[in-house]
This record gives sequence, C-alpha cells and structure tokens, in this order.
Amino acid sequence: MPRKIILDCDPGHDDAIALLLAHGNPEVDLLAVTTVFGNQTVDKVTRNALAVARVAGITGVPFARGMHRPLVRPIRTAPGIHGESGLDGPVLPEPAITPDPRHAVDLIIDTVLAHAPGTVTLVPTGPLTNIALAARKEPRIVPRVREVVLMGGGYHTGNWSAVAEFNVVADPEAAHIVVHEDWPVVMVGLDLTHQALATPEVRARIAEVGTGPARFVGGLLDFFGTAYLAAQGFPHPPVHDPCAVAYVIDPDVMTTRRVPLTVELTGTHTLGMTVADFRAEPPPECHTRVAVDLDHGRFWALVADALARIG
Ligand SMILES: [Ca+2]
Repeated sequence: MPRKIILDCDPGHDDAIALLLAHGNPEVDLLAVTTVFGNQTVDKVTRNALAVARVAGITGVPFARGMHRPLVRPIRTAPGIHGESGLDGPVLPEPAITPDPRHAVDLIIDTVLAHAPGTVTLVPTGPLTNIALAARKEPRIVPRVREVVLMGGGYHTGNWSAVAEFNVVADPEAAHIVVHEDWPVVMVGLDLTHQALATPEVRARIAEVGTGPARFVGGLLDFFGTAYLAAQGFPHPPVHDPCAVAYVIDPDVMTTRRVPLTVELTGTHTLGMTVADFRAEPPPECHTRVAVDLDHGRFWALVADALARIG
C-alpha cells in the first residue's frame, strides 16, 4: 500500500525536489500539497508550487495556499538562499492548475478526516504554522495522523543561528505545538540533511536521466549550489526537504533515534533551537525521533529513480 502523504511546503529549491520525489515514487500517494510562507512570501511559494506541478505533470492533486506569516513573530524569508522568486534559477512555466479554494489548514483537516485513522502522514518542509493551526483548529486530526515527518531543526547544529534551523526559527511557537502534540514526530533536521549533499557525482547521475524534470532539477541545483557556497561555504549544497519524503518511502534510508524533543522559545541566543535529550533511555511516552545518519547513495537513487519515472 502506498503511503498517503500531505506535503506542506514553501518552494524553495529543495521543496521542489521533495515534490518531484513524492510525485515520482510509486510508494507515495500524494493526497494534497499545501503552502506556507517561508523561503519566500506565501504568494510566491504558492505560485512556485503550481509551476513545479506543471513541470512534474501533476494533475488531480489539490494545492492550497496557507499561512502568510508566523503565529507570533514577524515574518522573515530566505532570499539569500532561494532568490527573490523563492525558486530562482530555471525558467518557471505558467501554472496549469488553479489552487483549491480552501485554506491550507482546512485542506489538511479535511484530508486527514476523509481517510482512515492512522493512514495519513504529514510531511512539512517549511515553517510549521499550517500544521500547528490544523492541530489546534481540529484536534481530532491528531490521533488520526499516522506520523509527522518534518524537515526542520537540528540537534547539534543550526543554519539561521548557531543553534537554530530556518523552518523552526521562522515560527518557533508553531514548531513547539507540533513537537508537543501527541502524534509520532520524526525530525529530519540539519544533522541528517547536511549529509544529503548534491555532489558532482549526484549531479552527473541526475543529468544522465535526461528528462525535462531532471534538467529542471539541474537548473535548481545550479542556483542552489552557488547560493549555498556564497551564504554558508558549502562546496556542494545540502538538499534538505526530499530527505523527509525519502524517509516515508524507505525508513531504512536513514537511522533515527527516539529521544525527547522540545523547542526553545525564550533563549536570548538560542530562540528556535530544537533541544534533543540523548542522555538516557527515553520515557515510554516519548513520541519523538530524530534522524541521525543518511545512506547517501540510497537517498539519491530514490531521487534519480523518481525523476526517471516522471519522464
Ligand atoms: Ca522548505
């Protein structure tokens, strides 16, 4: 049985690749795509998501626009990594589908309630505002969700600050809600995604696929690689978001550890830090896991395979 997922994203170069992986892998049943402010404004990332849908040939999947700002803090975006459009680099086609009229929060709720309990996995790859609001607006979704597999955070490293990752620090209160709701959470954070480097070998493998979507990903990685080198000194860019989708497809693509997890909301220098307690055996009620080690070859094989299948 393919895994039913809702991808909640802010495309975003790596979000775009996550969407292509979800669409192109036969083990994933993509139920809905929802957007949230993050890498750019929600207007821009929604447009980008619809453009990527056209590149991938996605039809029949509802796309809904979500929150335009965080719950409490002022909005911040990431043009230094993703450009002014949020998806700078390749030429984006005009979208062929129009967004669902529902708000993303309502589409998430409706979709979870429309499927059998324990069958829908939420895959957030942007700030967690939509997911937090969905849990608060309709608490009945919480026990029905199979798992929340989120890209965000990091237990030993940050990128927006020394200890905070962008998706979490962009709306730390929302992240706190999501981590503390009583559903299984897998945090695919920077400790893991900094292993998902698009090396020259990876780039060559994707180029060999030779299709339109593969060339599109090549264009994304050209821009993303240059931006990551300039902004953070990475010789090859870490491609964060598809790691969360890959975990849903094949949990053995990475190792995880069950540890208590929380989000720092008051630190002067540590706002948005995801704090994982590795000291001892976790208590029985612990429902959070963190991703530790990635099988780099297996991960990129999934991405290349999905691109080849999309054709
Ligand atoms: Ca993202």
